[in-house]
Amino acid sequence: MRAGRFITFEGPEGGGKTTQAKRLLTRLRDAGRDVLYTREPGGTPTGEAIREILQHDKAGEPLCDQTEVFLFAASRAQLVRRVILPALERGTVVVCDRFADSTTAYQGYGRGFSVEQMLAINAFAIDGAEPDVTLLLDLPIRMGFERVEGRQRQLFEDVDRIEREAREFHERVRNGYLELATRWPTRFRTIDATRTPDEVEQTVWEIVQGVLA
Ligand code: T5A
Repeated sequence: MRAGRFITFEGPEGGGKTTQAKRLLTRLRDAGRDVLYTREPGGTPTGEAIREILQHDKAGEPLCDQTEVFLFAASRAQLVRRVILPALERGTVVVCDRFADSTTAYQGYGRGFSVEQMLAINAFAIDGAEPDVTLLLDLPIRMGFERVEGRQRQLFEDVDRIEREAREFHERVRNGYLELATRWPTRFRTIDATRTPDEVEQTVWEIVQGVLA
């Protein structure tokens, strides 16, 4: 029985997913909601270990593209069963920073694997844990990377493996997301992420209030 609500943030690099997820959490807490923030890849000890392999080549060898698909799916399968479904059953509002649509967008549209195959792998990993709403923070690739580079300079972060992919890869990812939003127009809400953080936050909050009502 699913008493809570499941909200996911998606989009190309630098759209402000983490910024907006954290702001939404504050708004939900202030409104008296029981909330949980989690992220992909990661969110469980197993998932965080997988994240290290995926983002920073921690296994010490180049990852095959097929392996990458299954590592994202493995992290997700663990997160769904250990964290997301139990929280939803308790009536918690779960806010997840990326979820299954990332695999369809990045590995399907970006890498060029069959989109239908990615959807089938996602379905196996999530076992019916579909988001109630997916907030797609859309912006031009160049603008997203400028933001990410600004954050990396500020926080002394390294560029990760997928961020190093060519501009064309990230353009395919962005267009893939827009196609997914057309395919599932009820679940997806596309948000113009080129605006200020406050403006985006307001739009996110209006959508989420509608979902929770
Ligand atoms: N991936 C993931 C796959 O390939 N397949 C999968 O199945 C999954 C789950 C994850 C990587 O893995 C890939 C996708 C990714 O490449 P990650 O480290 O978790 O990587 O990072 P991302 O999710 O990609 O997050 P980003 O680095 O793209 O950033 P966000 O979260 O979109 O943006 P955020 O909030 O960190 O903001 C970036 C900077 O911009 C500023 C912020 O202050 C920050 O400095 N900012 C704004 N500036 C101006 N205007 C605004 N509106 C702003 N909003 C934020």
